Amino acid sequence: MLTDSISSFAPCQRLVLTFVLAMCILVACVLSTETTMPTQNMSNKERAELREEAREMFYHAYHAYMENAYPADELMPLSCKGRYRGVTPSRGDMDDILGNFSMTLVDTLDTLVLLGDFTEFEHAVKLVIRDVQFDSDIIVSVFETNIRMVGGLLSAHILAEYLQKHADTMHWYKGELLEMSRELGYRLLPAFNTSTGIPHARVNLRLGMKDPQLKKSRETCTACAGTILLEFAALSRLTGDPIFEVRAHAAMDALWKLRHRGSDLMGTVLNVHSGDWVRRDSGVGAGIDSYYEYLFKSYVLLGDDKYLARFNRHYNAVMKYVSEGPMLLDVLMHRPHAKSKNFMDSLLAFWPGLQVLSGDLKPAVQTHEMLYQVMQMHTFIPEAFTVDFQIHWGQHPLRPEFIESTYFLYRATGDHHYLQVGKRALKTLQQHAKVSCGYAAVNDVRTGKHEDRMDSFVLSETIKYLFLLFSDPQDLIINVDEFVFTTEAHLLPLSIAQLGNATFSFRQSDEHNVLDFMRTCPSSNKLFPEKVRKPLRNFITGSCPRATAGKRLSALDFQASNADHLRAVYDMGITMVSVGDRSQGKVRLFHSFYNAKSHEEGEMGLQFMQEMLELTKMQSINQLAQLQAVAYATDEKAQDWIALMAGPSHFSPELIGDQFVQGDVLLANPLRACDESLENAEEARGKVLVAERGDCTFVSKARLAQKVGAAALIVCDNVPGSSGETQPMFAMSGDGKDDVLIPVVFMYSVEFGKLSAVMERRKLPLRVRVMQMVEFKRWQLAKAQRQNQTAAVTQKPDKEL
Ligand code: DMJ
Repeated sequence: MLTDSISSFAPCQRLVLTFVLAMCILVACVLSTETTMPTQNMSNKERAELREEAREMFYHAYHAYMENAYPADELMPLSCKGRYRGVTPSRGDMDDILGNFSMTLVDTLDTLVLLGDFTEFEHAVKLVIRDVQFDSDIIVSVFETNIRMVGGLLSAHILAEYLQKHADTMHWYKGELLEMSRELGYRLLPAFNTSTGIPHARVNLRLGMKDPQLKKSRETCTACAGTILLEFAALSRLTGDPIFEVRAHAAMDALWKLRHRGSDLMGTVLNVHSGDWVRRDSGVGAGIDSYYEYLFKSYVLLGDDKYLARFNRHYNAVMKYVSEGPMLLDVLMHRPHAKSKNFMDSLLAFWPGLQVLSGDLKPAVQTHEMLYQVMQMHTFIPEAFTVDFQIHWGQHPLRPEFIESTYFLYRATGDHHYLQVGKRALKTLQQHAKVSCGYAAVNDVRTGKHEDRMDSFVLSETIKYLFLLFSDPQDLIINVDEFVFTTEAHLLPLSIAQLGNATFSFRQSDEHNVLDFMRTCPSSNKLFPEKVRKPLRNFITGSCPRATAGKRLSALDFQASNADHLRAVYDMGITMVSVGDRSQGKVRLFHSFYNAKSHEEGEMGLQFMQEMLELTKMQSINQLAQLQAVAYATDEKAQDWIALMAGPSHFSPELIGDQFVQGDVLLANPLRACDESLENAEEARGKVLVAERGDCTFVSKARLAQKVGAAALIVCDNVPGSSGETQPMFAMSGDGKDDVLIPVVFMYSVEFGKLSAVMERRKLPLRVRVMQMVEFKRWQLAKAQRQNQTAAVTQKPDKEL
């Protein structure tokens, strides 16, 4: 029977399938033998000794790096010196990880806190503040810089503030690391200026995408583009600067659209401009791994159900097509029944850990066990191994994934088997990777030959997870269950979900929030982070009374002019209060459980409020991303600039990235610019023309400005006192044609009033730049940074260091 069903496959598929089936049986046997053998319990004493051994391993590697390599990005453990980009002989693309920004130290900061070494943490933070800078003409990987550097800085910032509060130390710290991560974030942003919103794989730290070497940049991997959101959301919420989160959500949305609609699978490499897949292999390892991880963890950290829904769709597809017993074998996203590889890579060893978090324990146990077999066969898990566990690629750079999964499995099951597995992994590192100057990667697990390489993740992840595995959670300085571990094992607190943006005015009174949240079911106290978010949705679903069958009014459908809607909202316990000027139509909503007609409607009201909050946030965020700037220099040497906010138009070309248009400002004559031509048409050539709103459409003013050769057009409002500070910015609509080729922006009266006041004060014409507001900010930040550095050179080094 088996042979019959196999015969319908092509010969090579058949071979692989036979192999897979055979191996499933083999592995199943191995597993059952393993599980029937009683696991030897580990005594507390031995566990504590292993924890101390992990600590010693950390210091052995850390001191080797600090004493022989710092401020280099990495330690070269065989030559016992630092690896510098552009100085140490290049290893090709691999070196895109390095930005000459002391990566190993930044990546390691939060491990110092977990070890309880506050003195060294404080010292290291001071070093980073003093020495690390980002203004280098170096092309770096956006993904690696984000997970190692942005994540490392953010986590260290969070822990520094935590220590200030709870350990009465580091009182000098004033958020410098957060500012550094914001600056680095801005340097990564140009990579996101693509037509899809999916970021380029690499960016020049100083020149953005203007580096000629990046001209042909097209391809990126799914994991590279989809492993940004945790860090960028934390960055936005901690700095109050929404652009990072906006860009990361947009990248995730764009990726989601690229899934195969039949299989729900993703490929591994894609074109950032066209969104076409370049490699359609679909698995859970190299090229895609942390995309899945970030979908799930974005739900955990941010509480956005959308990400859980997406994760679940992909997860089901992976379990249906990629998973073969304990193995995970790539298939083609568009032909998911066809295996595309007969080997697995070591990066997929993170998958059981993710399965544990998402609540699917059984397959996690099986895959972990399979990986343990591979490890026992070859000492270390090789970079790639075949379905019969033979070596496909023998390298082993001391990766953390298997230990990470071991840690999560131990936390979930309490089974001492995982302590024994961890012990074996630790002892193997000690025996086969430890050298006098740190820990060296293994070039080939068959020969055990070393490589002159110690990646920063050895300290930030591999040893961190070992230390955590052998530590009792209550002995740790922080409650790790209140944090999400990023893909680089940096700690982001679950409380980040509750950090709103101060600019969002839509808020319930805190008193109502607390009461309502306690009374709802599912309780938002459980559903959203404060303590630990329960990863299993069903756990919550099953424990609550059923919701009414009647259709609930959603915030998206709500119309304030519809009487039925108003009544429904009222019944849900929501009151509307007009705020500010009635003509602006601003209302504030209050929800009280006690005002609701019934308990169920009270619950629906709470959901309505949450949806409304999301909608309001999204609107503000999108508006912010589109905001334009009209900037002018405040001094003759054009050192200092001020930007006035302006709105975009739907019909003119978008100024992307650091593009801008510059010219002297000229008022159109007549000012409304609705005639056939202008009286000052000659003078308008090359200028930034201003026309007042009214009498004719925005787009006809734009066409006239273009006809007379203006470089750009500013349309100023005709309503006295209007301002972007008090009313939402909008985008001017066109008429469907796309014949306007000059930038056109809109300014409210107050902002334009400021511009014309400067024009009047100046004797010479006022020169302005029209650009994206976010780019203006980035430009200013980079300038401030350069000035600080120049100032720092003349200062003495910090004596305390
Ligand atoms: C780390 O930088 C991260 O864990 C990443 O997600 C994958 N690669 C390395 C570790 O192997």
